[in-house]
Amino acid sequence: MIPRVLSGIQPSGNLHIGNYLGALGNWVKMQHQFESIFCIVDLHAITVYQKPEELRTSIREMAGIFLAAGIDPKHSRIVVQSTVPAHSELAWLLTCVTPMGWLERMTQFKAKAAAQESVGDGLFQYPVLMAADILLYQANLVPVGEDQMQHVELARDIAQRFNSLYGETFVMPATKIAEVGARIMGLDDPTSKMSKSATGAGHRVGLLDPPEKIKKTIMKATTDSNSAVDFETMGPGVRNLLSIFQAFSGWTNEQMRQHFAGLRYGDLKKQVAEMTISHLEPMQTRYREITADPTYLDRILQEGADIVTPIANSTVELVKERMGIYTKAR
Ligand code: AQP
Repeated sequence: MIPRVLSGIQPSGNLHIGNYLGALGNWVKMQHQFESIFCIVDLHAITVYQKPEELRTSIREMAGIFLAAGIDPKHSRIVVQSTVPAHSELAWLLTCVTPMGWLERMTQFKAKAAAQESVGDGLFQYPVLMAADILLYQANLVPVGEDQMQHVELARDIAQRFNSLYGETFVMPATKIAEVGARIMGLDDPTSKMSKSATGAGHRVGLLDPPEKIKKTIMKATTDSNSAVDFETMGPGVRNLLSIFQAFSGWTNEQMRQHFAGLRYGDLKKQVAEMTISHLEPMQTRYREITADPTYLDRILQEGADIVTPIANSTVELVKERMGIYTKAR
């Protein structure tokens, strides 16, 4: 059987190069070796308040970007999470086997909760919903950025606990992270992860940012008190710029050292900007073509939901049966 890959991105803002280098770009590269399902996880996005109009726009924008980046709809499924109700149903069933202590340990919850005035229960339950996304499709592999590894580990723990309580039910999912680009940092502050929801000016490069804006953001990136690249003493800002270049170019460590050692920061930034633009510009052109016909996106999303729903429903039926929840006599 062909192994199944499952991953997702929240439509919680504009996709940035961290999302691309840590997740989406790798999905594109690996999709044909697997049976792939890529989700736009709108139910995750609402764990922090989203303006309804912006969320609606973001979901469609994300579907367009998935396609423009190279997700092949003839082979891979693009699914909006909320269009398959089994995600929510399985999440509840799994909530009942997940100890609260496991959720209290999640670093993303702690960081996001600290930034909220009032913390919704959904934010606390977020990792259980993510476990449901993965286990619903009996996924073998989950390609994510570094920040999501703890959540995939938790999905494994939940699967293991369920299996030991109710008998072998779930496949154990493995994590896959990018060798380079698994954690792209903010350009304004290289000590914090690049994120869709950060508000700082010059924090991120959006996948749909015009070339001039990309150049401006990268040229303003925070570096350190040196003026040229020194691989032994460089700070996190320079390391981050080099990671962005390496992840886009696919260069080896040796090529990177030979090319960049001793290069002045101004020139480094110029080259990172050029490399980034050369990858994003063609994607942006494809995005404009794809979204010119809005009904095309709806067709792809409907097709995705139609194909994965029977897989999702059969997992929920199995789980309910195992747990002793009401199921019809056969
Ligand atoms: N900075 C990053 N570097 C590498 N990978 C990243 N990912 C996110 N940020 C980086 C990966 O992108 C995928 C989708 O992320 P997500 O939408 O599930 O949410 P997130 O991890 O919380 O990402 P953001 O951009 O920071 O969103 P907000 O601000 O809404 O929380 C995941 O595979 C993630 O690892």
